[in-house]
Amino acid sequence: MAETVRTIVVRRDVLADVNADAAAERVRMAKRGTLVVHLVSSPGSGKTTLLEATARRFAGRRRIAVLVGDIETDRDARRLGPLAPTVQLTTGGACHLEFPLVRRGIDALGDGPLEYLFIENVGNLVCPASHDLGEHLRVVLISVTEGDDKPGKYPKMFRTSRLMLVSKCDLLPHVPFSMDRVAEDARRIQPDLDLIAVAALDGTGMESWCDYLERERDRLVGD
Ligand SMILES: Nc1nc2c(ncn2[C@@H]2O[C@H](COP(=O)(O)OP(=O)(O)OP(=O)(O)O)[C@@H](O)[C@H]2O)c(=O)[nH]1
Ligand SMILES: [Mg+2]
Repeated sequence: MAETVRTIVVRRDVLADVNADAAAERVRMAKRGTLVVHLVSSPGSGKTTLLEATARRFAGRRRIAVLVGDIETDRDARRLGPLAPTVQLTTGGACHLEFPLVRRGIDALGDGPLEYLFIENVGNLVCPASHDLGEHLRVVLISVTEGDDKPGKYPKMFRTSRLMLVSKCDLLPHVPFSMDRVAEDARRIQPDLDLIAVAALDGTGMESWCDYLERERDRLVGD
């Protein structure tokens, strides 16, 4: 039997409604005084470790909550849950978060006052770049063990981010990684990209990162 192939032409952006919802949520969060920070990186670059250290630093000073995306497990949520209100978003196989799932996480957190909502995406330096999660600030982590050539190889993630955190910088003496090279490569793609070097495990750069968050919150959300 001959197979029939049909082409369906979609004459509108299929993500348009989702993107409009994400944009509306960004406005709503700003009115609540909540800065929404979206963390993206390759698997294992240190997103959860950074959030653990951030939660400890802000403890008693700032109200934070976390939505954490994972393909399969709740391992990161179990790490973060003791430190901050955390909702696990399990994608069930999808390699990135999309706004409708984030919306469910926001609903699950409730409407209590929050200074920061962090969203940790699934570890993936490609697909998350294409999805607006309603964030005010997109932050890309690149760890020194990944190599300083990654911005040029995964440009969309760096083009759509506001800040690049170079993580695990305590390991710099042990790996061939040039801070100058990674900065130059990333800024060729996104000239306005900010850069902070951190090592969440030993606390290096954590003060600069938290100060940066406070400044961005003042700038983007206000009180
Ligand atoms: N040396 C060093 N290791 C770190 C640092 N931050 C994280 N790690 C280690 O890197 C590994 C991965 O850290 P995670 O925080 O789980 O990374 P992640 O980006 O959340 O990983 P996924 O959620 O799986 O994408 C763990 O073994 C951490 O202990 C750091 O500042 N220095
Ligand atoms: Mg993680």
